Parts: sequence; structure tokens; C-alpha cells
Amino acid sequence: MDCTLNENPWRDLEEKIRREKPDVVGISVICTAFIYDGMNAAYLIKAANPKTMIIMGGEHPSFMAEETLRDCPAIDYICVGEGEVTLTEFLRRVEKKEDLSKVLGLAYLNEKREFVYTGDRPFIRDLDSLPIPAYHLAKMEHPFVTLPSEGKRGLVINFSRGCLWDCTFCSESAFYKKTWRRRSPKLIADELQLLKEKYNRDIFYVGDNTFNVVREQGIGFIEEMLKRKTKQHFWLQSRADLILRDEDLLDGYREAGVYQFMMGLEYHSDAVLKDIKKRHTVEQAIKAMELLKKHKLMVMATLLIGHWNETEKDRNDFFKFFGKYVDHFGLNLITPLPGTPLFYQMKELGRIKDWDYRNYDYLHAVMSVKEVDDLEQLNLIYRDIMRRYYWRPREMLKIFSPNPILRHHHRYYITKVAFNIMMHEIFGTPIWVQPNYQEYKDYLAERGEVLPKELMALAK
Ligand code: B12
Ligand code: SF4
Repeated sequence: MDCTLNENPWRDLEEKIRREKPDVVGISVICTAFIYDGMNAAYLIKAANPKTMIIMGGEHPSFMAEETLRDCPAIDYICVGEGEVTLTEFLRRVEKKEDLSKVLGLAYLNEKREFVYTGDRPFIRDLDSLPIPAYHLAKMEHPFVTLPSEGKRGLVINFSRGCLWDCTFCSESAFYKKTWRRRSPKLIADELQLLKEKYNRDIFYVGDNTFNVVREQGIGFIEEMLKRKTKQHFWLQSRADLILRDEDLLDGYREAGVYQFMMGLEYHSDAVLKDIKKRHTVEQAIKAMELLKKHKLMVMATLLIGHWNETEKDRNDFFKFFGKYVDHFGLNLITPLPGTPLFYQMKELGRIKDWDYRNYDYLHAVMSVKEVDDLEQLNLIYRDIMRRYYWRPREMLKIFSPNPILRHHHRYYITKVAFNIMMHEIFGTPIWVQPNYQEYKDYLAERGEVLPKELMALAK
């Protein structure tokens, strides 16, 4: 059940649990910012059917297993790390009423409420051993299961796990312990062909942290896509140094349907890049952007502001620097995601000012910088950069760009996002929330006293 698609997510979840009385429910928490929704779901499930066993998985609960279990007594188990094998073993043992302490990768509190971790589960060695995701079980025709893209149905997909680098803020590298595994290009192409033929999907954001860690992955992908002629389009993620390494493949990528590379370029100063262990230089970043342009590929950069020594001048230079090169960007406030080296460093230095995980979404400041102590002030600075960037004539003109993807992106941003920011500033409405999102406490208020009072009091 993907509650993010339900018109009444909490009500539908509660009704389903009451109706089906499942033995086990697994809850997936993909972002730190969603941890309280995951916990609230656990409370609701336990209230609806106290016998249901609850297991939670995802990066945040994996890194913060003990904290999560202590904070939310409704959660029985946490799957630490990759879920496929752990969950299968877990369910087999639950079915046979066997000892769960033998399942690697499980965390729980025992009868004495002591924290137990059964030990690391090794990563799945061969990702090709996993089947194609069960798309037939997902609501593929739901309007939210898409990407903003001109006239075409999009989808987010994933073909590799992890990354070999160790940027200090990166939860992926920490989760996969600096390892990288990939699916073979043939299986990638099989999946894409299925998505085309059965689900009419033509455009994809490939969520792999770093698509082309090895050249062979790019070469194989290009060959397969040229052979299949599915005329699909891709937005891939990579690093500046890998784009430079693979310059000779860039035309091939374009011919295979790639329209854009997204790179985590982060900042315009080598000192900051060094500090966050980006392991490439500003010069490499510029060259990579120029190369992509030369080969008629769009440049999307993800950028990070909010570094400790950052000054107003830095932010202005940053804005001018990236405004010159990128087609569009994802602007983020550097966030100490639990589990990352940055989290432990910042905690130690006492720079984390906001412990409400709802705000750990890269869009809210949770750490101050040397010059600006007030987090709300930093949030305003963030929004101001977004506004200044998109209101420039150069960006406004992209609304009429002959490139349909860029045109659509800018129309989307300048109308929808700018409008949302304005509504937020005038009326305080949330900026990035789906129309069907409901806060759990609002659901409980609407629901009344039917749920046990203790559980209502625990709502996050
Ligand atoms: C696809 C994706 C998106 C998509 C779709 C999101 C969605 N709602 O489905 C889009 C582009 C919309 C998106 C947006 C955002 N995303 Co995003 N996204 C991803 C991405 C690339 C892939 C996620 C995925 O499907 N992974 C594949 C699955 C198989 O991996 P997994 O979720 O980790 O699950 C495994 C284990 O964790 C475990 N597991 C997970 N759940 C469960 C449950 C049980 C019961 C069990 C047993 C095991 C288990 O088993 C799984 C298989 O091994 C990840 C990065 C990544 N490579 O994972 C970022 C990532 C999840 N996103 C992230 C962020 C921050 C966001 C945004 C907040 C960014 C923003 N500022 O707007 C928004 C949130 C929007 C939203 N409302 O969801 C961060 C989260 C970091 C964190 N710790 O908080 C990630 C990790 C990227 C990163 N490092 O920055 N995202
Ligand atoms: S290169 Fe990207 S995915 Fe790899 S560690 Fe750095 S931020 Fe994470």
C-alpha cells in the first residue's frame, strides 16, 4: 500500500488494517524527514490491530535503530540495511514461529527493553539476482506516479546501489558503506522495454547515485538502448570527474536517449569542496559543465549552501557562478542527515540547532552558520536565492525554450514553485506538500476518541 497515493491516507490505512488484520506490516521510511509519519503509521496500525507485528526499514531507521525503537514502542523490529533477504528470512521465521535473533540485520528491544542488534547482513552480491520490480502491484496509472515532463509519462527508476566516494553529507555512501553494485545493462534494457510496452513510460529520472562509476556500465547501456530503439529519454546522475573521464561516450549517451546529467557540484570554492570531501575541483566542475553543453546535453547541478564559514559575499558569488552555467539546479541547505560523517561532526561541535527531523529535508536550515545564527534567517536566504535565480530574464526566457524539457521545467518552477513560495510567505502554507497529505494529528482530531488515549498522546 503506497499511502502517498491515497486521498485519505490515514483513514484508508486504518480501514485496511481493521479489515485484513495482517500478521506483519512492513513500513518503509525513505527520508529522515518522514520518520514521524512512519512512527505514526506504526501507532495507528497497533491501535487498529494490536497483534500485528511491525517491522520498519530504510536509511534513517537503519542508522538510528535504537533511538527509533525507544522513541516509538509500536515498532517491533527494524531491518538494518538492505531489505530483500532480511525480510524474506524474517517472514519465514515468523511463519514457523522460529527464533528471530538468528536473522542478520534485525534490531529490536528484548523483554528487558535492552537494545539487540543481530549483526550486519552482507550486501546482496549480485543485483542481477533480484527480479524486475513488481510494477504490476503498483498503481502505475496514478497521476502522482510520474515526473513533470512535457506530454510524456515519466518514472523514477533505480539500477545500481551505493557509491565509491565518501562526501561527508551523503547518506547513500554511508548506508552502502562506500560500495557500489550495478545491474547489467541487458537487465536494465529489459526493464525499460517492459516499462515502455506495458506502462507507456518514455522518460526517466534514473535515481542511481552515480550511474557511470565504471565506463563499462555506460558503454553497455548505450549499446543496449541503441539496439532496442525504444526512443526513451533519461536523466542520469554522475560526478564531474567521471563526465571528464567519459567524454568520448557523451555523444553515445545522447543518441541513446540521455538528455541531461545531474551532478552534485555543490559549491564554487575548492576549500568547501575539500571540506565536504567532494574529491573534485571547481575547475573540473566547470570543464564538465562545458563538455556536457558541447555535446548538447543539459546540465543540472545539485548545490549546497549553508556551510559554516559561508559569507553573504560567498552566496552572491555562488549564485553568479552557477547562474552562468547550469540549465537548472536543485538548491539544498546542507543537512546533517543521521548516519553521515557530517552528522557526527556537527553534533560534536554543537552546531545542530534543530532536532525536529521533519526539517531534515535539505529545504530547511537545521544548523546555523558562523555569520547567521538564526535558522529562520537562513531559510529566508535560501528562498531568496531561489526567487532571484528564477526571476532573472535569462531564466524567464527559458519558458519559451525550443527544448521541451527545459521549457516545461521552467514553466513548472516559475509558476507552481514560485506560487507556492508566495503562498507560504503570505499564509504560512507548506511549500512542498502533496494535496493529499494530512498530518496525523489532524486525522486523530477528525477521528475523535475512538483510538486509545495513550496512543493519541504518542502521536508525533
Ligand atoms: C527515487 C527518489 C526520489 C523520488 C521519489 C521519492 C518517493 N517518494 O518515492 C523523488 C525524486 C520524488 C524524490 C524526492 C525526494 N527525495 Co529522494 N530519493 C530517491 C532515490 C534516488 C531512490 C529511492 C529508492 O527508491 N531507492 C531504492 C530502494 C530499493 O532503496 P531504499 O529505499 O533504501 O530501500 C532499501 C532499504 O532501505 C530497505 N528498506 C526500505 N524500506 C524498507 C521497509 C522494510 C519493511 C524493510 C524490511 C526494508 C526496507 O530495503 C530496501 C531494499 O534493499 C534515493 C537515493 C537512493 N539511491 O536510494 C533518494 C533519497 C531517498 N531522497 C532523499 C531526499 C532527501 C528527498 C527529498 C526530501 C528531496 C527534497 N528536498 O525535495 C524529496 C522528498 C519527496 C517525497 N515526498 O518523497 C534522500 C533521503 C536522505 C535522508 N536520509 O533523509 C535520498 C536517500 C537521497 C540522498 N542521499 O540525498 N526522491
Ligand atoms: S559522489 Fe554523490 S553519491 Fe557519491 S558519496 Fe558523494 S554525494 Fe554521495
